[in-house]
Amino acid sequence: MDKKAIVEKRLASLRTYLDDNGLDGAMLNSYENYRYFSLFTGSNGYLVVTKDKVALVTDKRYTTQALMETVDCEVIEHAANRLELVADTIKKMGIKRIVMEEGMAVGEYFALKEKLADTEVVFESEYFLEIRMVKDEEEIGHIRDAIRCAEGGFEKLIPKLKIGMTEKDLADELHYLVSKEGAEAMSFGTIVASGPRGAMAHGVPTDKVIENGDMVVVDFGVMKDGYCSDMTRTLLFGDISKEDQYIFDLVRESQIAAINAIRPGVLAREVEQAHRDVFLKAGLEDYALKGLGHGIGLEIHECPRIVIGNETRLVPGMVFTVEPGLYFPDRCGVRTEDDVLVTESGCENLSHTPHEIHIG
Ligand SMILES: [Mn+2]
Repeated sequence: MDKKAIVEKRLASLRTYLDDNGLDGAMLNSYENYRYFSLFTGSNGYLVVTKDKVALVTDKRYTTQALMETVDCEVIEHAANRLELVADTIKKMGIKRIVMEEGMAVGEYFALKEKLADTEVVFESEYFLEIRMVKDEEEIGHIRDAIRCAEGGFEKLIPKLKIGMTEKDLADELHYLVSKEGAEAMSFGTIVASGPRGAMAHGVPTDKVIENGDMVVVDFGVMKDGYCSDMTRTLLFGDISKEDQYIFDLVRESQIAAINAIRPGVLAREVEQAHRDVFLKAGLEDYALKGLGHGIGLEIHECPRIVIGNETRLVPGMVFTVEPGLYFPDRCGVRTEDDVLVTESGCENLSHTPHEIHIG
């Protein structure tokens, strides 16, 4: 798809939303949302959309870039008082009833409101989450690329690992290798948690030395073309005890059960339940978290959330993580995580790294 077709399709959805809600304009100022609707990748932007026009207010650092990246969009450069220019733009475009993002800064809202006395402002969050929840081909391509960078770097990391290195050594090496594979940035702070530290589901890498017998949770993601990947492998260093291997195998069994449950029409909570049933049967459910996964896209955590009670029905084009784990305080933790795409007939596991990897 070319840029114009991508943007037109997304804007058509937004304009339908405006019509359905009696609105004649939208102002988007979160990075993910203005990027989604305009393809502009700069860090400062206010995108104003009406039924037949699009304008982007940004600063001089980004004018050239904005003109290159956007399609059929007026680029307006602001100087000192950006909010005044945003308000003027909204007024000039004749907007009487506008939707803004619920998450916008309170200070910005009050400054704008003061200048927009005759404009009614309503707030929205759900719609923006929902439209980005189902990915188009373009987005799925970017996510595949992000996963490729992450897995390429991870594969090269494995031969470099040894007992005696620190968690931080491992993380540093991983960051270098994924960057060499083409990653733009990490999509969140990498987690490396070895041995007993693995019980902390989100342990940051420390100077702790990885010892013989440690299970090491490595959870990381990269960004490519603005899109995030997310993966976890629990690496098995040296001689793993029978008990630890049992836990490791059970987590993987839970992941397989969940992935087998993924297809259009199934509820998010049913996928979560499929993973939980494996832990319930083993009597270890208390050691699991209350969720299984989350959507990925421009943000590392998006909808759908694969959690208890979520009635969202799966449809083709959703991409989310499947990351079961068991966490035993002061003893160990295991998590494994793949990124899965819902397809017409079921699902495609976008992750290809083997799950069981022994080091040393
Ligand atoms: Mn994740």
